[in-house]
Amino acid sequence: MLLALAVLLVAWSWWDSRLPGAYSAEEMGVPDYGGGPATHRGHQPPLGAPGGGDPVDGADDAADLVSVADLIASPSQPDAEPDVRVELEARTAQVTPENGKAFAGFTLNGSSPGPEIRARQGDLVEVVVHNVDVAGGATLHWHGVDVPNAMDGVAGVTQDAVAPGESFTYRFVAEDAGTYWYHSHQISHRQVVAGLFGALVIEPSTPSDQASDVAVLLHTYPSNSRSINGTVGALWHEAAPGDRVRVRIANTDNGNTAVWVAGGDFRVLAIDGTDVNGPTALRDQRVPLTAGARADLEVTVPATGAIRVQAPGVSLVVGPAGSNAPETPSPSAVFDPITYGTPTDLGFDATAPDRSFVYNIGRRPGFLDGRPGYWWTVNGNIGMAAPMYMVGEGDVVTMRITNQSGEGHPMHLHGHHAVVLSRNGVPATGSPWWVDSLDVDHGEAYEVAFVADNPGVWMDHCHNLPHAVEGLITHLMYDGVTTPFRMGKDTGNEPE
Ligand SMILES: [Cu+2]
Repeated sequence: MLLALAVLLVAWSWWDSRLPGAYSAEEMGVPDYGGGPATHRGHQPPLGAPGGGDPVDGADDAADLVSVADLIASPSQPDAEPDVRVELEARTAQVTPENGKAFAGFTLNGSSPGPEIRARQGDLVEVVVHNVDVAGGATLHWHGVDVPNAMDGVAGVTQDAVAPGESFTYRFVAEDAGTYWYHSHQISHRQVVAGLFGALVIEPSTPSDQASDVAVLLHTYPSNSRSINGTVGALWHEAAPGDRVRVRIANTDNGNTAVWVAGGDFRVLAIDGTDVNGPTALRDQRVPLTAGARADLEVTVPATGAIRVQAPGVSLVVGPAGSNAPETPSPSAVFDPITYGTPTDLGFDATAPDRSFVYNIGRRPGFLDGRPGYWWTVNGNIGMAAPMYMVGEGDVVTMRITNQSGEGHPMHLHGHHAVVLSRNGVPATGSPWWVDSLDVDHGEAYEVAFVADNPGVWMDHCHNLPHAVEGLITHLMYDGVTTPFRMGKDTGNEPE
C-alpha cells in the first residue's frame, strides 16, 4: 500500500514536471509578491493553476499590459541615428585560439572573442547581428548593461532566437560607463564557451584619470585552451613609465577565477561596471572573479620594466615596448569588496523595502521536465514550482540569497544592479558594492537590494550556464508586463 502510494507520488511528480512544447516565461514559477501587494501580469495562468490570470481582479486587462517587445530605447525616436553602429556576423567555424588548440565552435566577424565594442556614456548604440549559419539560432545579451527589456537578448523571453539567414538589431543608450561583455543567450551553455561572446566598454563621459585602458576577456575554450582575448599565454599593452592604466577584466567562463598584480600596488577601480568609491592601494591580494563578473584594476607602470596582471594560465604585461615583468604565484590573501573603499549614498533607502524576497538555493532528487535527476532548487522547489519574483516599477526590493546546495553559484540578475547589504549577517562597510554577478558559495547568505526601475521580464539565474540548464533559473516579473515570446522544444528558443 505504502509502496503503491510512493509510486503514485513519483509518477505524479514526473507527470507534473513535464513542460509543454511551447510555454511563456509568464507561466514559469509561482508568484511571490515579497510581502508587497499583488501585481498584474500577462495572460498566462501559472501551470497547474487553470484560470489563474490577474490576481488583483480576476480578469486580464489586455489594455493595461505592455509587451516586452515595446520596451525599447528612445521609444519617441525609434529611428534616431546611432552614435556607434556595429554589424556582427555569427558563424559556425573551426576556431583555433592563438597558441591554442582547435575546436568546433563559433565566431563573430571571423574571430572569437568577437570585436570589442566601445561607446561613450550617453551614446546610442546599435548592433546588428546576422546569423550566417549557427544552426540552433543565436542572440546577443549585454551582460551587466541595464538595457531596455526588448534588447536583453534572452531567446524565448525578450525575442526569438535569430535563425540562420536572419538578423536582429539591438539598440540601447549606453547610460552607465563601465566594463561589460556580450554573449549569446540562446543555447548559451554551448554557444558561449564555444565562442559567441565579446567585450563591451562604455567609456565615461568625463575624462578619466588613467593614461589608457585595456579590456581583457578571460576565457577557457572547449579545447581547454585558457585564453586572454583569444590568446593562450600572455598579451602586452603598451604604456610609458609612470602611466596609470585601467585594466578591464571580465571572466567569461562558467567557473570562478582570480586576478592579481605582480610587482606593484594596484587599486580596484570598479566592480561589475560600477566605480568603487574611494578605492585604496592594495598589494599581494588576489581579486576573485566569479562567472560573468568584471573588475577594473588600476596599475602603474614602474620607472623601469613593466607590471604584470595575472590570472591562472594567462597574463597581461603593461609597460614600454620590449619590457617584461616576472610572474608570481597567486597570493594567498583575498581581496574583499565588502570592506573596500568609502561608504556613500546608495540613492535609495534599502532599510524600507517595498518587497523582500528570499532566493534559497538547494538541491534534491526530483523531476525537471520529466527527467529524473538531482536538481537545483529555489526555495525548495524545482523548475516551474520555483518562485516568480513579482515587482512593481519603483519598488525598493531586498533579496536574501542563501546557498545550501553543496556548490557555489554565480548569481546573475538581468537588467538591474543590486547592492550588497550584508554577507553572513555582517554588514557591508566599504564603498557601495554594486553587483550583477555575485558569487554565492555553499553555506553563504547575502542580503542585496535594488530598485525595480527597469520594467520587463528579467532572468535571475546562475551563470554557471550548465546549472541554468539544470533548473537554476527564476524571473523578475514587472507589474503589467507581458511577453509574446515562447520557449520550449517546439519553439526553437532555448535560452539556457
Ligand atoms: Cu550554479
